[in-house]
Amino acid sequence: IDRLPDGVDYHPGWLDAAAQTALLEDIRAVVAQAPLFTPRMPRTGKPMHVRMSNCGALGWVTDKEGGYRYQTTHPETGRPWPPMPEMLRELWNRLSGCKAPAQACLINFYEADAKMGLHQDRDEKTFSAPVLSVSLGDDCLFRIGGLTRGGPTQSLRLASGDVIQLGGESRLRYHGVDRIYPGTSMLMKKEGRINLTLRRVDPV
Ligand code: MD3
Ligand code: FE
Repeated sequence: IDRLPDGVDYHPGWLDAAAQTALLEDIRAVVAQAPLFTPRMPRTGKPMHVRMSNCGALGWVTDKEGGYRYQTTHPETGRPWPPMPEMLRELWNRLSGCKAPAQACLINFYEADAKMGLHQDRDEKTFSAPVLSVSLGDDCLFRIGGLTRGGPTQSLRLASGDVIQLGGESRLRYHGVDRIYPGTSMLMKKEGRINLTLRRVDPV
C-alpha cells in the first residue's frame, strides 16, 4: 500500500521454484560444513531467537564475551566459513551495484515461533554497500522503520524467493522480523524460514 522508502529495492518472487530449491540445496551443503549455532547477546549472554551460520570470506557472530563481530572462522568448529555459493555471488553482482564481491553471507534460520527484534546493522566497516536479503521457506512479517528507534514503521510480508535490498539512505534503518507464518511454503519439509543476507564488510 505505502511506497517503500528510497534505498529499498524489493524484488518479490525474484527466485523461481527451481532456483529456490537449488539454493536451498547449496545452503544445506554449507550448513553441513558450518553447523547452525545459537548467537548470544553481548554482556547478557541471552540467546537470540534464530540460529545462524555463514558462508563467504567473513561471517557475523556474537557471543557474551566478544559481542557482535565479523570473523573468518566458525565460532564452534574453528574452521573457515565455506565458500559462498555461485548463485549468491552472481545475485550480488547483478543487483548490488557494487563492483567488489560480497564478503559475507549470514544465514538466519527461524523456527515457526522465532522473531528478530528491531535493530540496525552497523557492524560493517562500510555502509556504502547495500545489504541484500534472500528469503526461503515460510513467509514472515518484516518491519522497517527509520534511522532512530521509535517513530513510524512499515510492514511487509516477505515470501520464499523474494529478494530485498537496503542501501543508500535506508542502509541504517531499523528493521526486524515480527513473526513467521508457519506452513505457508512448500519449499521445505519442515516449518520455518531461512534468510540470507549478503554484505560487504570492508570499504571498496
Ligand atoms: C533493512 N535479518 O540478519 S533481512 C539481519 O529476515 C536481519 O533475517 C532479517 O535483519 C531477516 O541483520 C532481515 C532484510 C534486511 C537486512 C538488512 C537491512 C533489512 C534491512 C539493513 C538495513 C535496513
Ligand atoms: Fe539486520
